[in-house]
Amino acid sequence: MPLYIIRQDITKLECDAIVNAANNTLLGGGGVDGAIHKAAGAELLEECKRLGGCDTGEAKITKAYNLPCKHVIHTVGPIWQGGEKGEKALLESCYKKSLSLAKENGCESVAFPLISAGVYGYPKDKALAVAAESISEFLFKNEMTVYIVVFDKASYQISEELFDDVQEYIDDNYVDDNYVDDNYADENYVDDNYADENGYYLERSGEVCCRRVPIFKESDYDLFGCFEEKIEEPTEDLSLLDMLSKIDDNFAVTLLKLIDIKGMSDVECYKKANVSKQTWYKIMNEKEYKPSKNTVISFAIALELSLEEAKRLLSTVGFTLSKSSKFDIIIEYFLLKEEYNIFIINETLFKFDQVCLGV
Ligand code: AR6
Repeated sequence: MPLYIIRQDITKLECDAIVNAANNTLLGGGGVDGAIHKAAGAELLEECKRLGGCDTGEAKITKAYNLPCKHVIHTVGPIWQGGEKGEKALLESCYKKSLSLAKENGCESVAFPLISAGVYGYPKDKALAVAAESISEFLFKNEMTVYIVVFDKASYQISEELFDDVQEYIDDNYVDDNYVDDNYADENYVDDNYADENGYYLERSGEVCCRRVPIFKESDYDLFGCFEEKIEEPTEDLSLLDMLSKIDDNFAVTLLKLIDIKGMSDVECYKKANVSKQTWYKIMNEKEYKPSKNTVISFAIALELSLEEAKRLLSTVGFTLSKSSKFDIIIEYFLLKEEYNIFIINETLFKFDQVCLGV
């Protein structure tokens, strides 16, 4: 089952277990630890007193008392000391140990705060990457629903570089529905922007002709919306595209064919897509079931399809990628960049206030 990233107060979640970012004494503190103890009541502290503390990177479980969840798993993250003191391994261990404790205790759903990313100073983008990697590794082998709970948006940071890249791509590609022309309808649009005898035209920015680009074709632009020489498609891509354009099968059959071509197993594919087992069964067993666009994109990412291939897959269910949807543009950005890590994509979608993929 999948990994969700949600913005919430963890003490309000009704899942089987929530994880506490505790300290070695397990006797409470500030941050999420303070919030959990406050919401659970004094009995939690009494039980914690009997646990004899906890080493960094380890985890211990208690009841949840007044909290809406069933258990609290207390783990102690590393204090950030610059990254050279084994912090990453210790933080990974927090996630691994907490998840195995959850499994041993029959938990089907677990929520984590960003361990160490508050008082303990672990850089938030790095802490998030460790969380997503450790949890997804566990989810490849185990069935569980896991939430990464992000308290406030400010604490949720994809790397600045990625954010800027995506923002720039959106700015360059986003087309307001009110625009008449898909690409060039603004007040600077003038007729002499049309093609010259070589099929090139001058694109204007304000009153200055700034660059010479060939006639617009979406596929001619690179990640940043700049013109890129068209390169011959590799043969295997062509055959996959060919296959996708010829097939008349429903989505389930197409999907199974693609999974075979990519040499994946079904489980590997739906897990990589962050799609739940239930959704997978519906796709495979309910003839009339039409997957959502979000689900189709998730599979396109899991199958590591190119932009063109992803568009073809979407079209088998009647969907397309639109220039007037930020969500679609972000997806297009990642497909072009061939970045298929669904958790990085989801972190980015989340940062841009868009729904996440999968689930
Ligand atoms: N729900 C979800 N996330 C929260 C909540 C909440 N209610 N409150 C805070 N966070 P921190 P650490 C986020 O400092 O860095 C304590 O004193 C917060 O924004 O709670 O592991 C312990 O006793 C941040 O992203 O934990 C230890 O001494 C994340 O939870 C020490 O702090 C973790 O921040 C542990 O420090």
